[in-house]
Amino acid sequence: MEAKKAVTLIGVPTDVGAGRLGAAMGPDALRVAQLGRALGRFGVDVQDIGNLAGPPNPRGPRDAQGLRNYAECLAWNQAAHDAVYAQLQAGRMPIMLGGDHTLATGSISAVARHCRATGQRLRVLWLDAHADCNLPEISPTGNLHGMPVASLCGQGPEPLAALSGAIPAVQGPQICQIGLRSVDAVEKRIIQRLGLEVFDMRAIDEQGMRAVMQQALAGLDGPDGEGVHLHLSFDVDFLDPEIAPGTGTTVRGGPNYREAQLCMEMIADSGRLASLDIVELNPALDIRNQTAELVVDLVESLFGKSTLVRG
Ligand code: 5AB
Ligand code: MN
Ligand code: MN
Ligand code: MN
Repeated sequence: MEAKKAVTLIGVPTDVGAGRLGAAMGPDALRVAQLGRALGRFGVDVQDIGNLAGPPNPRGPRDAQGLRNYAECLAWNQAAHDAVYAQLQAGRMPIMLGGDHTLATGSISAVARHCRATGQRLRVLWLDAHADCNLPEISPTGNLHGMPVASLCGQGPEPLAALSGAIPAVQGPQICQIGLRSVDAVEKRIIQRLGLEVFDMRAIDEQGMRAVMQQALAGLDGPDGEGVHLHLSFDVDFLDPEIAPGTGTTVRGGPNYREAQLCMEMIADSGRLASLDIVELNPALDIRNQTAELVVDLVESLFGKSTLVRG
């Protein structure tokens, strides 16, 4: 019999990297929507270790480097890194419940550290309306949730870029971004410079979600995919705001319910998912927790809810 999949929910209740308050309530909204119980129904051993602690949100102005709440962001990322790494070392799959997307620097740095130690190859899928590869000097807002991809690729403030113990934590081509539709002008050049693989909404419109996901997951399900650690960083604003209003930086024209389901189902079918971030859920902007419930529904698909038994 296949060993029971063991997952650990790690709440990281902060919004220090975002422009609006409220993402700090994300972990509890996911608990209210019964994320843990939903996973338990798929034969997963679920442990919820509660919320990590960290500094409050000072709502500071941009500092001399051009960043808001930098020290607090660093502290939360270090905490996220340490908690995610401990779960990976214990052989459990970490699910980080954000919190704003800054935290992906911490979680993915831990995953990169783990892959270096175990000789696995890391592939990152980044579902988002935004590219998140801003730099302090060119960011229009100074909000660090717009910069984690840059940090992971070795750009921006060094203490964040160095969290995995090596700079860069990840090479640009290891990251595949899906669903982009709001990219700042300078970010477009950074995407090219870093060599990120990008399927924007136009690619989804033109080719369809199926063809996009086939390319994003190419080679993962066969023997070539052995030894690949697949990390999913799921920014809730990836989804169309009509179905997911509970997030701080909505952009219209995102994937609809069925496209999002298909995306998750195909990731499930790859069989390689080994760690997950759920970020940018903002219950203060949600309607009766519907966005949290939708996220739980999609995470069920990630764990194989909709996959028929074949053969
Ligand atoms: B999110 C913007 N590009 O840098 C910036 O939600 C938005 O984690 C960033 O994707 C959105 O502030 C960050 C204008
Ligand atoms: Mn994001
Ligand atoms: Mn986003
Ligand atoms: Mn956002």
